[in-house]
This record gives sequence, C-alpha cells and structure tokens, in this order.
Amino acid sequence: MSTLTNGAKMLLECLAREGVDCFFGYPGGVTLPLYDAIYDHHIRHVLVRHEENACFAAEGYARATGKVGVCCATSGPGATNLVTGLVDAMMDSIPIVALTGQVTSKLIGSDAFQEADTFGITRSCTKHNYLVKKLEDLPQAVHEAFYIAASGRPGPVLVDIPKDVFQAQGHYTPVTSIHLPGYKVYTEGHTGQIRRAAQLMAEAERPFIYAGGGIIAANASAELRELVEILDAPAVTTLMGLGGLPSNHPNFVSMPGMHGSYAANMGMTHCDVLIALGVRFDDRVTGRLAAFAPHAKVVHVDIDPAEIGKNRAADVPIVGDVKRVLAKLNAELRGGAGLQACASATDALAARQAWWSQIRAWQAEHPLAPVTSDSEIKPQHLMMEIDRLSAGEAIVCSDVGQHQMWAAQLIRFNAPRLWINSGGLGAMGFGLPSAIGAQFARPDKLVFALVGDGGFQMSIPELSTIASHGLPIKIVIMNNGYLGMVRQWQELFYNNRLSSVELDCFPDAEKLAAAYGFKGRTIDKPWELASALEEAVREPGPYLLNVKVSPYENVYPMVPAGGAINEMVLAPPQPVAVPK
Ligand SMILES: Cc1ncc(C[n+]2csc(CCOP(=O)(O)OP(=O)(O)O)c2C)c(N)n1
Repeated sequence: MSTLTNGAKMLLECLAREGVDCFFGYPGGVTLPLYDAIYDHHIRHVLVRHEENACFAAEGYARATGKVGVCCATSGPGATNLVTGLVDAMMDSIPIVALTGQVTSKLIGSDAFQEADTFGITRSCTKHNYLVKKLEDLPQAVHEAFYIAASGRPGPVLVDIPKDVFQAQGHYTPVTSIHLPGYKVYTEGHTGQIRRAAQLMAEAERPFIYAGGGIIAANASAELRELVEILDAPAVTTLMGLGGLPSNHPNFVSMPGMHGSYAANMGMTHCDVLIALGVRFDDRVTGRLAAFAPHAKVVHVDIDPAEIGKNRAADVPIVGDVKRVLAKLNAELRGGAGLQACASATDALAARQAWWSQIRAWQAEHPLAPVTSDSEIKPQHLMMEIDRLSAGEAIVCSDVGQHQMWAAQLIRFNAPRLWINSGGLGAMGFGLPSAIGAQFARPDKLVFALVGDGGFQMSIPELSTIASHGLPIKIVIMNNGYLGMVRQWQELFYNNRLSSVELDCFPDAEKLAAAYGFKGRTIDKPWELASALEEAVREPGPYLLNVKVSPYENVYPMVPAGGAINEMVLAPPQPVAVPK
C-alpha cells in the first residue's frame, strides 16, 4: 500500500510519472498547497513574471522538444491570464497541460474571492478540460490530460483543481490504462486512398508538396524528405512547417502565402497535383480561396478529420498520422508499378523537367534576396546576419510582426523544432517567454529571441526570469520605432495615415540590461552589425542587442488581403512620403 499523501504531492507524482522535469508558473492563494509541495520536490518550477508567459514558455518547451509543456496558475486572474497562451497552443496544435487552482469546492459558484469559471472560460480554447471534484479523480484526470494533449492532433488541456482537493489526504493509485470512449485517433490512413494518392502523384506532371506544422508535430521530417526525393517534387513548408524539410534541401522552394516567395506562390497556383501534408489551408497561405491552386487535384493528409475539406475539398482525403501515412505512401511509390511506369514514360519525364525549369525560372526572376545599405541597417540584413551565425542550427523564437516574416523568409532551418513562433494566433509577446521555455528544454542550443520593439515591450518583465536563471538567450530587438506590420498596412492601404503606431520612448537597451545584471547594446550602423551579433553570441550569459533598422522598410512579396496568391505585390507600388 502506498503512503498517505495529499493532492498536491499526488499531482507532482503524476507529473513525475509523465516525465515532466520542469514547468512554468506563478503561485497564488489556492495553489499554496502545491507550491509547498514543490518546495522540496525534484521537479523544477520556473517562476515567470506573468501567467501568459508561463503558457508561452511551456509552448516554447513543447515546440523545441515535442514533449508536453506544463504551466500553472492560481484561480481567477491567474487562470484568465493563461487564456491567450491556451488559444495560441490550440491554433498551432501544441501539446500543453495547464494546471490551475480553483477556490475550495464548497465556495464554487458563490463569487468567492478570486473565483472565475475557468472550466467554462477555457472550454473553447482547450482540446479538453477538467474540473477535478474529488481527490480520487485527480490522477486519472492528470494522466488523461497528458494523453489527450499529446495524442492525435496535439493541443492544450487544462486541469482545474480546487484548493481542498490539493489538501485532501489519500493514496496514489497508479493509472495503468487510459480508456476514453468517444475519443478516437485514426493514425493509419486508408490503404485504398493511399494507393490512389500514390497513383495520382505518379501521374502528376506538375506535382507540388505543401507541408505544414503537422510534419513537425508528427516527427515526420524523414518521411517527408523521402517523398520529396522519390517524386523529385518541389516543396514548400508553411510558417508552421519551417525546418520540416531542411532549408538547404535542393527541392525546398521556401514559404508560401501572404509573404511567401514568388516561386512558392506561383508553384501552388500552377501545379496539377497538390500534396497537402499536415496543413489546414490557412487563409494566410491560400489567399482568395476560390483562386487557390485552381488547376490542382488535391491529396490532403491530416490526423484531424475536421480539417479535411474544411477550406478546400480534397480529391484524395487521407485521415491519419502523417508520419505513418507517408511511410506507407513512400513504400507504395517505391514498390508500386505506378511510379516506374509513369516516370519512365517520356511524356511525364519531359513534363517534370519542364516543371522544374519553370520553378527555377520563377526563383531566379524574383528571389528572396538580401537587401543591404551602406548607411542604415536593413531588416533583411539583420536576418542574413542571424542566418550566418545560426547556419541553420540555432533555435530562433520569434515574436509577431514584420521581423517574423523577414525571419521566416531569410533564416534557414536545417532541422525541425528550431523555428518557434506564434503562427495561427499571431500573439505579440510570444517571442521572449517562448525562448525561456526553449532554452530550458535545450540548454545545449544557441537560442535567439527575435522580437520587434513592440512585442519586446509586452514581455519586458521576463528579463527578470532570464536574469534570475542566467539563461544565455540572445535577445535581438529589430527596432524600427514602429508597430511595423501595422504601419506597413496603414502606409499601403490607409493612405499612409500613421495612427497610433509610433513607439517613442524606447528604453536605453544597455541600461535596461544592466538593470537586470547582464549586457546590452544598441547599434544603428550596418558595419557594426556582424561584430555586435558575434559579441552577443560569444557572451556566456544573456545579451540584449537593440538593432535600430530602417523604419520604413516593408515586407515583400505581399499578397493584399482578399487577393489571389499569384497577385503578389513584389515591391513598393510607388514612392511614399515619409512622415515627419
Ligand atoms: C497581442 C497582439 N496585439 C496586437 C497585434 C496586432 N499586431 C500584429 S503585428 C503588430 C506590430 C508589431 O510591432 P513590433 O513588435 O514592433 O514588430 P514589427 O512589426 O515592427 O517587426 C501588431 C500591433 C498582435 N498580433 N498581437
């Protein structure tokens, strides 16, 4: 018989059995019993400075490792502060378990101090959530939460635990099996559909692979690469899928969509078979849906049946784990008569050669070329320098805005789980705390937090967490003095009437970093850039590098809202007056 314990210790036992080595949180009244149990427990608790950042840090941890990230908050305001992070994890399919304290059971519904209906509030922004009503239910709920978060299409699961459940005494009974009627995960893919897909791909004259975050979630990079090579097809990875196929792979075209490359968007538009793998036909990728990939037959592989046909009808829908489906598809293509027959047919071979010539011509016509200047630091120049130092190997945790798009266009990622960003929700304030989670998860890795001057100011409190743990994160601020992405839209679509986008009174980076006890510097000359970044990387501890870039640079190519993705604006439409 196990020894008598309380709910708080039992929760930590559950976390230990799930392999949790650290989690991110912020304490409060109802979680006092939990924090008392943490006091001498081997699992590490990282005290962040705002609960939203606990969730973002847990996401950073999960995105960098593929393991479930864990965050924790107290009842009421603590729990509501988690909501943005939960929505973010939901949108990007990131496995998170969020633990929240709740007021004592008998007070629930009485408008008690710091009571919020966490269960109700988070119902729509979690994959599943629990309100644990008695101690006996706690282990089952926690283990189920981990199972649901990580299985199928990953996502956030919340477990709300009243204070009296933390305090109650009982025995921990190990949970040996999870049985969830009504929660079914289809992993294998339909054999007949896989065969049809292989046939379609074999017959394609202009095949095009469109791979997304699902490739990363399913750890299916090797299988994707194999498919790319068997078909010798051009491939794009979405903002969420970057690194799923190494950026230095010869078949990698770049990112498609609103700020995708010319070749990526033209390839999507003109292909005859679109092979969509772990993607959701997001509006930022498709542009005007009616004009998206108009000539293509679509093969769509996804673990979530709800994604199939949601935005674009699939000619060959396959519900399954993209890793397992790709393994079968590759075997079919290698072994099946289809590909050999078609590939050796002179027509198909000639057509594919012509297709590659066309793709290469588009790439040459409008490359994602670096932009530099002798007098000011261009944002693109900053990205090229980060790329040089990273060489495709560093973790880059980005915030949201222009810098995110330039980074996605210009920094190479030669492996999955290196590019970490808020894709679906686009939540400013994500970059810095997600870097904290990533650096805890991967202490061996060089981690950049790449942020705009806007997003950075949303997460300044976390400099304290970074300093407290001496995390060697290289914080690079792309400082254009504006909420750059909003300024870009105001310039292009609102007659350059710049309204509430100027960010004046930015703090002195050197003094700010010094206030937290680490090094910082501001630069604004292009010739300082390379050595300043090298200095930051050489520094054993954290470093805050504030890079003042040209304020009025815009991200191109750009597909205007509502446009088709082949209707890209490739450069500024006309010279614009620079406001005083
Ligand atoms: C929490 C949140 N609020 C508002 C926005 C809308 N928004 C998108 S990009 C952006 C500007 C970001 O500015 P900055 O952090 O300076 O980055 P830049 O675009 O200049 O690179 C804003 C306000 C958002 N994405 N997230």
